[in-house]
Order: sequence, then C-alpha cells, then structure tokens
Amino acid sequence: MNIEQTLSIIKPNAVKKNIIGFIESRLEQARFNIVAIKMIHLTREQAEGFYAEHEGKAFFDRLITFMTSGPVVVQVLEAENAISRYREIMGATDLSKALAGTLRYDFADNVTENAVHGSDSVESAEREIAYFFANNEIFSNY
Ligand code: RTP
Ligand code: MG
Repeated sequence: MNIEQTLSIIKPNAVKKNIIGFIESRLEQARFNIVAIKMIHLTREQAEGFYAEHEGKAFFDRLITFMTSGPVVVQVLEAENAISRYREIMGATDLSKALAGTLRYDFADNVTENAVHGSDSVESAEREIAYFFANNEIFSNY
C-alpha cells in the first residue's frame, strides 16, 4: 500500500460560502483521513512563502491578495495515493476545465478563486505540510 499525506487548503472563497463541513464530508466519503487541521488567516509573508514557486508570474499578486482575503482551513489528508487522488477530487485549476463532480466544478468562482489547494508531488507535500504543521500536530494512522 502506498500511503501518502498531502496538504489541503480550503481557500477563502470556500470558507466564506460556509461549506467547510460539506467539503470535509466529501473527503471522508472518499476515504481520506483528516490527520491534522487548523483555521488561519494567512499574512502576506506566509502566503508568498507558501506560493514561492509562482513568484514573478502574472497571477502572483492576484493569488496572494485572494489567499489573504479571509481565513483558510489548512489540513493534512492521509490515504492510499492521497496526492494524486485528492487532485482528482479537486478537479482542474481552471474552473472551465474542471470535470463535473469535482470540488472545483462545484465551488470555484474563477481560475484564481478555485476553492481548494492540494500538493502536486511527494516533495511539495513534504514541504507544504512542514510549512504549516509541527510533527506533534499530525496524527497519522500508520
Ligand atoms: P493549487 O496549487 O492551489 O492546488 O492549484 P494548482 O496546483 O491546480 O495550480 P497552480 O498552477 O499551482 O496555481 C496555484 C494557484 O494560483 C492561482 N492561479 N491563478 N491564470 C491565473 O490567474 C491563475 N493560475 C493559477 C489558482 O488559485 C491556483 O490554484
Ligand atoms: Mg499547485
């Protein structure tokens, strides 16, 4: 079994829509275990550090302004093949390309305000989880 952990963020637009529980319910139905969770309002510095790979891109400022516009839920999901499976459930970054039944199809407002984040590789998952959580805040089942 390839058990992985991935970092998930419920972004400010989804928190404002009052659908945190709805998203968590879908994730639990899909057999993800929530093994760490907190709500935070990111500072600009925190958001810029988290999205450092996108610095210099045309959408960077818009992304940082959005991600600091309200509180987010950051969490660690654990499951078999969690990284790719969670990205499938999120759907495409661009709302117009997201498949029906995905979280972004249902809850994204546009390409920037796309409701959820998920790590895109084992390396980024490790970096992103450590960015928000200490080891003793993660309650792995394995
Ligand atoms: P994420 O990192 O948030 O899970 O999303 P992703 O991998 O699907 O997309 P990525 O390319 O990493 O982009 C990070 C976030 O930047 C915003 N974005 N805006 N053209 C645009 O205006 C644009 N492109 C990306 C989105 O919020 C995206 O999730
Ligand atoms: Mg990404």
